[in-house]
Amino acid sequence: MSPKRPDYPRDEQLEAILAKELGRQRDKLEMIASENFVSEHVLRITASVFTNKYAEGYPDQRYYGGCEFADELEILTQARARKLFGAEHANVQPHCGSSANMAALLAVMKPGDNFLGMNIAHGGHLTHGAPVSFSGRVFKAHYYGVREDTELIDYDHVIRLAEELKPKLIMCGASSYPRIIDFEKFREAADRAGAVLVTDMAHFSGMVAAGLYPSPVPISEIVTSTTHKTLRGPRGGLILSKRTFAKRVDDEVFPGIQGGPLLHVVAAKALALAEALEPDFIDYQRQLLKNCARLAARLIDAGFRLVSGGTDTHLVLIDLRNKNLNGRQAEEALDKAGITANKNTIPFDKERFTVTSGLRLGTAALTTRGLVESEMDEVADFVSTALHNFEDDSKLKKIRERVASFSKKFPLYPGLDF
Ligand code: DSN
Repeated sequence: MSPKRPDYPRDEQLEAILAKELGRQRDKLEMIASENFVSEHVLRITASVFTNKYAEGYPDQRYYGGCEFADELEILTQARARKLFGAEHANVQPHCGSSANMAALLAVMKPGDNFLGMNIAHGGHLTHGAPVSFSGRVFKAHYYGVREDTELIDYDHVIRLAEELKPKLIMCGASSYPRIIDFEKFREAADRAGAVLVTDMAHFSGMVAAGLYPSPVPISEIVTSTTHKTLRGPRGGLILSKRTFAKRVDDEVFPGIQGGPLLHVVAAKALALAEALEPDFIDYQRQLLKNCARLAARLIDAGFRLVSGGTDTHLVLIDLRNKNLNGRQAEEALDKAGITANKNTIPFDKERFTVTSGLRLGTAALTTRGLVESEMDEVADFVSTALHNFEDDSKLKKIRERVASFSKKFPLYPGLDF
């Protein structure tokens, strides 16, 4: 991105905040499993003039004039999404994963209808039926989870619940499940209940695009995703569906839930999807998986227990109980050491959501910065040393200094001021 910016009245207060955030992203190690860094090109496109345009509706059916280029943009973005994932239909307007899921649920159910979603305490998402979310308040949610012995999804229980409850919809996908989900089992459960299968692939859509994670697209009626996690696009959502669900999904996104699409973000999605269609995106996803496997191995060497014993994906979930600290303490210690991550419940956690016994770490963002396996050894060492010394501020400060000089080897947006 060109560092040159147009002249405009300076807002020093705002610029200082933006510069601090850029500095934070540059100097710290980003290990939140649901975050990533967009390319400089995607970053620039996110700030395009399409931010000025209202385009309620869909191509050729808008409620505003002047939408000829908006139509061109949206048709292009839809085509790229369909091509990347082999989907029959794509809606690229959802502002985020939550609105994508809301549209998917409303496209299939009426308020009060039954559905099955993964228990958030076992690694599901808020919008898969959590009682505090619209999904658990508008609809009658029932939950499946993981088995206590294996910490893997209890597919027999999913099928049993499907047969007993005959839900209208079954939702699969997770936010802190480190293993590959068996979509065929969910298809079987949905078929036994006569339910619609909705897969939320937000966390693993990048790996699906690269062919490194089984695709839920052929066997789900509807698939939702965010665009900003492993897919490495701008913050936003999308919905793929079978042709038979296209109109219902589109009607729920607009006018059901949203007003005008954020066309500047749609433009950035178009570019991110094009990037994901390039062969080097597959190399990136391969590296991200290798980095995560290496991180897992080093953490196990350092005596950490990983939920399910390891990972097949871009994330690990650490059970901190044998180290005598909780998720909140771990998150705070890592932050002091210059590593950004999030506390996370582990299955059958006895701690509150605001405390938790777990820590989730992901490798998508670090891989974008250029780290490979040997460097993951250093990252694992930073993490392990920080967690083993979580109450020692001077040790955490020393790690923070090492992290800052380590981060400089992987420049982020060189030339950008804020
Ligand atoms: N909030 C996102 C995450 O961090 O995984 C999706 O639930």
